[in-house]
Amino acid sequence: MTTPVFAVVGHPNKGKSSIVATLARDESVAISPLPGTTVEDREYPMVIDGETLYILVDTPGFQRARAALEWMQLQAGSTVDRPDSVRRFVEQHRGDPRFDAECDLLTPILEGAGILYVVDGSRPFGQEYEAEMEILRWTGQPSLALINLIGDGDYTAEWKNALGQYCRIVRVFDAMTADFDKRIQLLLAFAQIREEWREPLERAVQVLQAEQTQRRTLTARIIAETIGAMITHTCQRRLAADQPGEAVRQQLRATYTRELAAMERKCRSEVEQIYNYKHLQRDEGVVQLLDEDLFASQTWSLFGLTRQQLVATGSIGGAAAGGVIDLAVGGASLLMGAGLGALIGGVSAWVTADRVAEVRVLGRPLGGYVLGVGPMRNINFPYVVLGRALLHHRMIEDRTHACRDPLQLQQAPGPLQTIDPEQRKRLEKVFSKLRNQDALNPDLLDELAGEIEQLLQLPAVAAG
Ligand SMILES: Nc1nc2c(ncn2[C@@H]2O[C@H](COP(=O)(O)OP(=O)(O)OP(=O)(O)O)[C@@H](O)[C@H]2O)c(=O)[nH]1
Ligand SMILES: [Mg+2]
Repeated sequence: MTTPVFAVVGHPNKGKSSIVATLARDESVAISPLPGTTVEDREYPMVIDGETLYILVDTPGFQRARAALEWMQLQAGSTVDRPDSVRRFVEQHRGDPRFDAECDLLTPILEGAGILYVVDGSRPFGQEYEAEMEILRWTGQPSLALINLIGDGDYTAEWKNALGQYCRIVRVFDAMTADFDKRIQLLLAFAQIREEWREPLERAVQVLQAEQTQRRTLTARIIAETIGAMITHTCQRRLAADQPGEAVRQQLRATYTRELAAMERKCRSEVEQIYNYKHLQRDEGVVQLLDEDLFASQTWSLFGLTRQQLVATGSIGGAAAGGVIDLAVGGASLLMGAGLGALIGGVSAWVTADRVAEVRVLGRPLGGYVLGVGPMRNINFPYVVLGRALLHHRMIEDRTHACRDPLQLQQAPGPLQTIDPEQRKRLEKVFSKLRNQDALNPDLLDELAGEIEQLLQLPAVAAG
């Protein structure tokens, strides 16, 4: 099977490299608001499991299309001579600094690459593009035009008219926000431009879809293991009998929350690596929801379950019967005849981040005592972690490698606040077992990973 090769060409600064980065899923592609960022050709193969599915060639933007076309027009005697006159142009101008860009961008096309012609549909069509499109037509290679919308304007209709005269297929494609399905649709459009590429591109689509399933399975497993480790995590310190405990209590509390936050961050970077993001920037200076303190009350109200949902899981009663409620609300009185109303009133401590890191005396070995915090008893905690992990995964899965901003998120209801009640009950069963398990049970983690995988499949389960 021949590997399809596409040269991404167009005017400077129209998003060519952004399209390459998105379709080759490569964060190393140079992208910037300055025209002339790409100064020479570079190939970006899309490789999965050692198989090259297709190759994108990033190229510099046209600089002197009109002058180049005039030269070619003088050379070409008839229509059949056109591809030859393009070839001669490149041969004769290689090394001529005036036509460096034209020679570079035409070379892969003359070697057989398909053409992806990129324009910015937020700016009006102009005559200066006609010479570019004419040269591309003269190469005789099949072409597809991509209307990328960089700014706020929308001149798509007039661009479609102009481009339709030169290119077989015209598509609108936003390099920055194209999600998985849009990228797949575009590859299927590429498959139409040359018959011999249909089979390899259909295969590429299959490989990408299988990989997406596998990535979600891996992600679900990582999130399940993280939640298991976070719920069961403990910090302990042994002290002498006469050693005052207050300062150590504070330290333990701080260490415990810091270690849980570190586990969550590790989970995120592992998920990012699954999706080929090795250098994803997080702007630590700006407060962003996902980077915000795991124990901030805003985080909990956004990502955890609501009071009603928690009551509906039935876990409150179970937790109370297990004596857990004492730790969560500090109220033995609740159990001693205060009734269900008071019990539900006491749920606030389960819903919010308060009192999640209660330091307790765990035992009194000879000559001292042990202070400890964890394992996590708050029943909303695993939902908060899960809600944040689902949202993070959604952002990573939908992100393109053209997007260079730190992860951003609009305020949105937590992904679990609309969860199917049946699934929520199944999750609660696993969480409550995990809470009562000293060692992590692999079967429980399998079960949890299975539930999480289902949640990862849901379209836009997270922020809209
Ligand atoms: N909002 C938005 N901005 C985009 C999009 N595509 C590209 N940009 C921005 O447009 C600018 C130019 O993008 P590049 O991909 O570097 O453009 P290029 O055509 O490769 O530019 P040269 O290499 O200089 O010819 C960058 O600031 C991109 O972030 C898009 O779809 N939406
Ligand atoms: Mg570029």
